[in-house]
Amino acid sequence: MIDVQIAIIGAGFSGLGAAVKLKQNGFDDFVILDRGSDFGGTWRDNTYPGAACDVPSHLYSYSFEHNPTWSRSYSHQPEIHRYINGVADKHGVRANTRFGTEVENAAWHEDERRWILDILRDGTREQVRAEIMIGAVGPLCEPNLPDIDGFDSYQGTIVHSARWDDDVDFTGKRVAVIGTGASAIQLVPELAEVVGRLDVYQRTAPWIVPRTERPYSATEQWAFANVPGYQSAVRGAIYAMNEVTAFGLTYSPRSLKPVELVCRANIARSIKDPEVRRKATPTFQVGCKRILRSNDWYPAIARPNVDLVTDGIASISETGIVTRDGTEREVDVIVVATGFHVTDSPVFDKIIGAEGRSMANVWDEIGMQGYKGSFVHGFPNMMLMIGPSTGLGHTSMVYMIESQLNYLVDYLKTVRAQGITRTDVTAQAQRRYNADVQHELRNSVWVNGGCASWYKDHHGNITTLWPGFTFNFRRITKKFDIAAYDVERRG
Ligand code: N01
Repeated sequence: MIDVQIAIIGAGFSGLGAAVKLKQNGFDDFVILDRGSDFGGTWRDNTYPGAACDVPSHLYSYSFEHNPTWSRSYSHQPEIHRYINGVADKHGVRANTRFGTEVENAAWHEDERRWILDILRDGTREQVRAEIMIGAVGPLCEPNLPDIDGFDSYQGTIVHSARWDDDVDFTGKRVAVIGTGASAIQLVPELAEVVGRLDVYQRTAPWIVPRTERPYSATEQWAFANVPGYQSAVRGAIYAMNEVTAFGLTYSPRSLKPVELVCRANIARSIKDPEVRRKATPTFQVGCKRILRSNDWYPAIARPNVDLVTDGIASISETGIVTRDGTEREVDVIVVATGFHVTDSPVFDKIIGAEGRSMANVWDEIGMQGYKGSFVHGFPNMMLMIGPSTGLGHTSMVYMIESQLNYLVDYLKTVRAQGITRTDVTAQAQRRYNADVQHELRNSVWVNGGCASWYKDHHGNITTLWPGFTFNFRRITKKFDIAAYDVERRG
């Protein structure tokens, strides 16, 4: 049995950020558990060719660890992965971390006022007992495999974009990619260069703006490192621009028109064939799903060795993919770029709260609800990082993570100062909070834009996204508001 004050599950951006803040504030008795072999979370796992971030580098990093040496205005996966591991080393949290450790389940034990986690490492089962648990697994960690007839019968190679297999050689092969989301539009142009033939199966065409990525010059990097305040000013400018433009767009259909025109011009400029152009043009309101950024997606699908297939997949055979018109296209490899289990993550089945119910069970009933994205009624002493209603489509998740870290630190300081043994957000506070969030969202393009997206839970509510300016989330997470919680104290 490993006894600790705090157990953090996940060593990605949010788990690492939590660990650094715990250390900085004198909470040294913690362990990080992660099934991978390194820090990085989604930036460790998503190694598909072309993987990159669509938030500018200087904003997509911790405010307490600026990185003057970003090589490009938008960073690619290897550089972000290196950055995260550099932060972990600098802050000395590797010693607190157990990699290769799968948390099989975590249950709140009322009699002990503890979370008990069953973990599996190198074939050995063990338990971790913690006063407080921080769930930092991230919303984009459990790959979603498409529910298509015959999927299991396919005899060729299947690769998910989030579990890339470097040993698969695509050279000259016949390849299918299922999906045209953020992952697919990055990997398709790379694959198109090396494969023999590429069939891209599109269910919904995405809206795509040009990507303004460029390398930073040595002079710029020097300035980031040496000119006082320069990097902060660049961060601030990107942040402000993202907030004002994207938030305005989200709530004002009229202001979305110019974005749509930019996207349409992008299509017209890149694709000459009218039929491919028609297929590539979305039919829902821009902004309803994440707006993607690419300069090479349209040129890629216009290539002679690439076929954009929009007939709809009927089934998968032993040798290929069959569309609804009966055509079978044989392929050697199927790449599934079909996203993640977000609102239905299997992780939720593994967390058992005070009434013996799993989080999946509770959320099945009420939808994916929490309080300030951080606590869930019935799950005492547990904080979720990037919990319900914290996701963004327009700016850096690291900003939201750091807001939650403020809340976490103030929560822990309150617990320490007041001798608190049990904290549970009240059902009433959670209900009110979620009613307010849904009210804020009612006029958003995510609700009214005529698309199906992973932003919605199975009740049809947008429970993944923060509805307002992100500085408002920073404001409401500044202080731990103990009045919203049922609290027990020692003695
Ligand atoms: O996943 P997605 P993703 N049959 O869910 C299709 C972040 N991210 O991995 O649109 C056929 O967006 C599905 O079709 P449809 C970012 O937050 C960021 O691409 O549902 N098709 C869709 O086209 C992003 O939002 C970056 O009709 C099926 C695709 O698969 C999130 O990760 C890069 C299907 C899934 O798209 C997820 O992105 C990468 C089926 N049965 C990821 N099931 C950057 O920062 C699903 N699809 C750049």
